[in-house]
Amino acid sequence: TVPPAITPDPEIEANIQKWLKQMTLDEKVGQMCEITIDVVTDFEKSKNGFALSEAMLDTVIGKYKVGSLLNVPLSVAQKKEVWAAMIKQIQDKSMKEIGIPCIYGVDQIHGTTYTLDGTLFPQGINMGATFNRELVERGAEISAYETKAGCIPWTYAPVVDLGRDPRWPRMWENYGEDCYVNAEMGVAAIRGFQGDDPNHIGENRVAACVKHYMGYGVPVSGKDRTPSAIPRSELREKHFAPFLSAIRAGALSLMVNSGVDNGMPFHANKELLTDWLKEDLNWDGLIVTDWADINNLCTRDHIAATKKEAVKIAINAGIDMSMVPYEVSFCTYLKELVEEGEVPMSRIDDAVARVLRLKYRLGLFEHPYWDISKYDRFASPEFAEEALHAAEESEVLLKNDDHILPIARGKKILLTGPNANSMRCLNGGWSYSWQGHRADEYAQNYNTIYEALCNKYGKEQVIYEPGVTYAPYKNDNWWEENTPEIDKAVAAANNADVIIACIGENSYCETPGNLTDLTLSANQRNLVKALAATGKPIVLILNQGRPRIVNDIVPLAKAVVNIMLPGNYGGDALANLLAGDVNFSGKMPFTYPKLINSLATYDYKPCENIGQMAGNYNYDSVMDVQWQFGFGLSYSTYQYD
Ligand code: 3DO
Repeated sequence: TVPPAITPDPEIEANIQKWLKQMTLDEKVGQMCEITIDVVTDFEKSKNGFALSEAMLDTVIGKYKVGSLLNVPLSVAQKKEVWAAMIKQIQDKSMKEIGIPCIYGVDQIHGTTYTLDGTLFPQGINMGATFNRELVERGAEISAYETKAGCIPWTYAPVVDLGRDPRWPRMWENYGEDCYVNAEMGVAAIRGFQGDDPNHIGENRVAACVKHYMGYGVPVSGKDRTPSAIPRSELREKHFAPFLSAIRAGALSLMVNSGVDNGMPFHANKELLTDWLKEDLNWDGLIVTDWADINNLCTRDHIAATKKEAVKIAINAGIDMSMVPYEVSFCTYLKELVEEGEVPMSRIDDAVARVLRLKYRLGLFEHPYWDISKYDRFASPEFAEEALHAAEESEVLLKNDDHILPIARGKKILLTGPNANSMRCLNGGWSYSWQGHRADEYAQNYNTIYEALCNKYGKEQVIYEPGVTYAPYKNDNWWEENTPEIDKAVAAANNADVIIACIGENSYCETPGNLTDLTLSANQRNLVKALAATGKPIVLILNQGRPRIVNDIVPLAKAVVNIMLPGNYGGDALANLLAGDVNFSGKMPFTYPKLINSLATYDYKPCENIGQMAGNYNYDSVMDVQWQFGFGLSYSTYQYD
């Protein structure tokens, strides 16, 4: 056996053994169950501020002894005081009914997604573009502190899936296409979230949950949560690498990929869950499912005839906690399976030990909740400064013909494009909500690109005429645009020295972000073409979660900056960079395709057919790309590779 990935603490282990001896089977299966906060929310009372239902807490915690809760993707960010009050209520109930604290998990993805007024950093893809481990560590440390300021101990981050299919709607959540970059950044994030001692997570740190194990970023169809066909050598060599590093760095928990690879759902794969993680690495951390993924083994993947059989398959494969998240029937099925001899008691004890170990390591037994008034650095100017700096290092200069950039003060600027005046576009998904659609309401204290340029150059120097705008949010219509007003932008161009066109995507996340065509919208490309006809120099700003095809408009622009999703300070960062007050240093964390049939990663040949990408492998690095992995210019005469 290899030495343990985390050296166990003897006192914690002794406590776990005591619990295992005294707990009933009901209590044990309850610890393995995670329910969404929706189930225990009193929606009537919540109209006047967030409120939990005592009756549902009685059922979920009192009767079923559920050991974990999580927020629901459809909820919105809450003030830290609201979080703290809610968690106190849950913990009081849990300590009274079970004597074991509940563990609450939240997707704090690029900073405090779900805690209002906290610091939002650039998304993962931007942090990858910095190639700067210290920045990633510091960002995670700040996110941990601000998460703890709401009494929340567990975050579902970092995301170290390899973003290797540009069509995939979660390209922007991880650190790019490369396994080494994801491994290094993942380790830095774990250090930032957890601190130095995984057995004793201090009061300013949280438990990390590295996700999604693994190969999530190469669906054959390019769509979210659809099957992949990854060769085994590729899975082990590339997709496993960041998880291996994360576990060696002391990651306390891991979330499993929802997908099916070569016909086998990850949630049912004993070899990958138990052998590779727990046995080979001697890792004593917790494996949690993704949303409803045990049920999916039956209802979506059809490898189980019933939901009960799905529970048997997943728990025997090595799952320790099920993100159920709505049906407590998981507890009933699991109890029956143990009584019927279908799931061994040793498996239950192993899983429960891992849940309890995480709770001990977090200190939740001594402090199920805490006084949040001591978190006085929450949303401090010091944290804002770090987020601004990260945004500056993450925006990538891809073209700068005739040194059109930097733009001198005194120049008249036409600012155009649907992304020019939107906090929603700067942040992307997982920003105040799952789809990020309310950022313009919640992030009013931060600057859009328009506001930042006005601050930098003077309001009178910036003419704002969007030309194209996104339709207001309703369900999954993130891509819809209003009737374009390109003529207005063209007319305004005549009064400008330079045109800055902010184009790209509106916010989205997961399945609603699926695409049928990676090409940038015709409206936006037409806007750029019409503006080019004025003869005024164009600076293209690409503000998007994945590389939309722009090959027909790149030649029309003098300069191109790929800002991706730089967060709440991304507009200020861009203004600093465009003005030359700060130098560019970001580099491409993924390969930017030129044509639909050139989709490829840096170590793959382009494929002929968009649908064949995941299966088309070899190691020639010849391809027809718009911008290569690692590419990025600066204002310096000497360019570093
Ligand atoms: C995401 C990950 C996330 C989970 C809980 O849909 O909100 O939901 O951590 O893939 C899933």
